[in-house]
Amino acid sequence: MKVGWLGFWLLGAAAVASAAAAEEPRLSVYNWSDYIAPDTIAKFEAETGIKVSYDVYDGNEVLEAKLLSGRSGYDVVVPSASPFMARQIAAGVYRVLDKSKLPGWRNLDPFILELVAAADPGNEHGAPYLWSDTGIGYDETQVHAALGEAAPVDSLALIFDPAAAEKLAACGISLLDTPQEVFPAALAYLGLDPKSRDLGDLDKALAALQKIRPYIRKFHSSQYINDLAGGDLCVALGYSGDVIQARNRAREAGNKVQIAFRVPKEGAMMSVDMLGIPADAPHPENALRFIDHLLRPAVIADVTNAVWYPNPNLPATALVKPEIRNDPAVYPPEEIRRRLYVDLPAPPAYERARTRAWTRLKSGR
Ligand code: N2P
Repeated sequence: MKVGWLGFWLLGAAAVASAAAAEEPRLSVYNWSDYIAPDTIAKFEAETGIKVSYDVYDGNEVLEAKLLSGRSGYDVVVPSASPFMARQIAAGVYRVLDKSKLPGWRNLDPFILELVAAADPGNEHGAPYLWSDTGIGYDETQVHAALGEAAPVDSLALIFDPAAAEKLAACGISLLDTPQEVFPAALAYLGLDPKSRDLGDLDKALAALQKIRPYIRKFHSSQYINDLAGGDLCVALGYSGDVIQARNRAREAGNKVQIAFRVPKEGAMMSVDMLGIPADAPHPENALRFIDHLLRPAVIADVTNAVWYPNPNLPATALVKPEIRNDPAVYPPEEIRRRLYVDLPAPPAYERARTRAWTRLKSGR
């Protein structure tokens, strides 16, 4: 076959275009700990031939520090929509998602998409992955032994009432290691707006936290799973699915520890965690393939079945095990959902004041 100069030019241009599209078969994922099924990555690798390196974190602040310093090297990350992804989008951290490469997008619950559009206008940068609420995990036997049958297990008083906290100190209380969760919970306990940006309210929340500070054994955002399951803590302010994983681990271990999760009557923070692609991701095409893989009902149902966090994928619900789908601690019923609130970005001056208050609290000054 004779190929003229135009033919050579076309062949050359096509070769350049396909080289750009065909990335090296690698992908770097940075996700929350205990937030994926044990075989999700292996199945994606087997199906696509893409080799995945997979790292974990247990707090939005850790992820944010890496993203804002640039060149994290990650292709897919999982920030909470609000306030974290919202302000990261404003800082130019993410690529716009090419929805033509995400046929599974149609499976997403329009209600959740609308909710996260407050953080990501037009749903341009993030695909909702799983969601959580923040509540109280507790060891039923130890809590009732310390406080009697009237223990306020459905209330933030279990943690924030100094008299209760003092009695629970010996069996161990832990709080999440983030001001973004702990201050709103303290505000809610005091009957104030958990989303208050008033510096006077912040002072009151700090004072309430300082009263219980001597009784807090740990500030940690993932260790409480094993600690609760092993009987080494009796109360934790923690994420819903993590506490339920603790409950399940204790049951599997057969160690008689009985863990329960409650959404406190004063309200609880709800977070939707988002799949996003950093602007400088080395493998953005592979990232889209991975995100679309997670948008498949069978794949995300397996994730929920493993980690007990609800997903926003409507056709996946039928594939979630009935004992999970019908567990009110995982998929809260309407009367509990009404108690959930979503955090919003705060003015920088408030963030700075809260960070200072947090440092004072933790250092015990
Ligand atoms: C996973 C915690 C994820 C919930 N360990 C945070 N929204």
